[in-house]
Amino acid sequence: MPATTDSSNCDREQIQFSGAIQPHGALLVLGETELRIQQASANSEAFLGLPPDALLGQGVARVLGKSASAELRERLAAHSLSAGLVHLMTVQPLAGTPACHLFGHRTADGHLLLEFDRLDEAARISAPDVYQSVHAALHRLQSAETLQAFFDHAVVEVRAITGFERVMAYRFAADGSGEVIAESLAAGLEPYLGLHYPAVDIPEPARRVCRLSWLRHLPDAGYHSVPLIPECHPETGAPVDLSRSFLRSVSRMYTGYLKNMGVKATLVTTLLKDGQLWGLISCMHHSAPRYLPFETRAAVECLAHMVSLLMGRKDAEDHYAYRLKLGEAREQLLDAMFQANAPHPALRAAEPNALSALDAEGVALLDKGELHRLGQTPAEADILALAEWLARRDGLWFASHELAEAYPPAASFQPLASGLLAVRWAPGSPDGLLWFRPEWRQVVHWAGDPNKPMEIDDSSGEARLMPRTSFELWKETVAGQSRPWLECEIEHAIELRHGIVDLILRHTEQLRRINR
Ligand code: BLA
Repeated sequence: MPATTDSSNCDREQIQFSGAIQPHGALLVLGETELRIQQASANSEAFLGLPPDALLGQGVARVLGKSASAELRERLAAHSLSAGLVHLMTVQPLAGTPACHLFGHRTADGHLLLEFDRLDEAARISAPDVYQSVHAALHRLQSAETLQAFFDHAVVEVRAITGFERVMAYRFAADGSGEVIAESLAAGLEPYLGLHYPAVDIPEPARRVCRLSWLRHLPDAGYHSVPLIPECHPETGAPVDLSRSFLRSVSRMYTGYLKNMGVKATLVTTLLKDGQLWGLISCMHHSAPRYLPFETRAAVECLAHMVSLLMGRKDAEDHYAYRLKLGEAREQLLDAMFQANAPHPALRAAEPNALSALDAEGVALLDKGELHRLGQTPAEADILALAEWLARRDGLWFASHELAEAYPPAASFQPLASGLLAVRWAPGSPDGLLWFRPEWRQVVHWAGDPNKPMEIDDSSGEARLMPRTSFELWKETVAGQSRPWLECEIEHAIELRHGIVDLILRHTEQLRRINR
């Protein structure tokens, strides 16, 4: 019987210090001054013609020859290698082994890493072809009218460039879980579109690596890892940080997971929005291992950058019409308030009122201690208690689609008011506007029960966490939540508050003048 344990083990695994690489390339760790080889991957002979013991302590010229190593020095000086992997040059090792692409970067702990990736002439696409495919893909992406259409195009484009059997756009939710929001797949494969995966499937160390590099490739998930020789750096006695290495040997939790999913090769690119990890484009090959040459990887990486830049704009465009309607409704309402010299028009039955254009079912106005309500709201006493709770919080606005999580008494507001958007006029005061949204029951399709505890394999005598083995569809009905508040709705509420506060200040000023 497998025992159960806690998933935080996955969040603690130091995946960057695996001390080993995948076998489709070779790696050297060099000393800065003489470019002397301090560590070499055990497979160096296949790529560079010499085994590690013939390389350690030698200058890199032993592998590349004098003229290529002089050129390498110039390239190293010309690039900032601390920001990530740089394609330095193509090299022909002295030993007559096949030519390689040579990548370099400096690790966070200050070591210079060179990675050799064999030039595959047969699979190579030309620079004009790379340009053409990225250019055509961008053109089609730009013409997409909604964010959904944009991702539907993006996965088709990435699949056309990579030839992977399954390409998915995966979007993270605030709790770290994620959903497959678009998918392009080969005939006969079972779709994952719409499935949700728990946060633990992509633990924090993997997310950190995703933020550090745009693209990661695992050409053969069933590979045997190749250790670095010696395993630890001779000067520091510690393994070097391989976070940005493209050959890094990955965690066995991940390869085990892929095996359970029937995946033989992967390519994963990062999607960032405003510098934050927003999602991934995840490519899987099921029938056989699949290696992508540098030129194709570069095309995909370029596309991932573009998708990251464009998706923010598409997202804003998606809500453009709604944003305009909210703006117009706000202007009319503020006009009505200025004429009345009070915020009460917000609650009148006729439009414009505080519900005009906004997707909410009820609103309450608390002004100078008096409460007014419109539409579906909780009872008066409940709203007053809620407003007192808000007044004790920092910040003049509050938005939640799951109010009872933050404010447990709201459990009794279900299903009338599961979500709240609120603004207050001033710190410490409960006066302000509160909008309510009813419960929105949805069925979430999980790929495997996210609440099922993880398994540990104690067959080896030592307890080890096992990757998830069950991907059976598990349906969860999410209750007690409303539709989430959009950024443009929160902005609308904040703008309306500004207008009302202006009005109150003007009114106070008028009273002061009259009383003088
Ligand atoms: C890594 N898991 C990952 C990565 C992805 C996923 C995308 C990053 C891979 C990369 O950057 O190359 C998971 N891929 C998915 C999911 C989808 C997908 C969910 O396409 C959905 C369609 N994995 C587990 C469990 C653990 C775990 C239970 O399922 C831990 C207990 C661990 N996943 C795990 C680890 C890594 C990982 C440790 C990092 C691997 C590495 O880079 O060393």
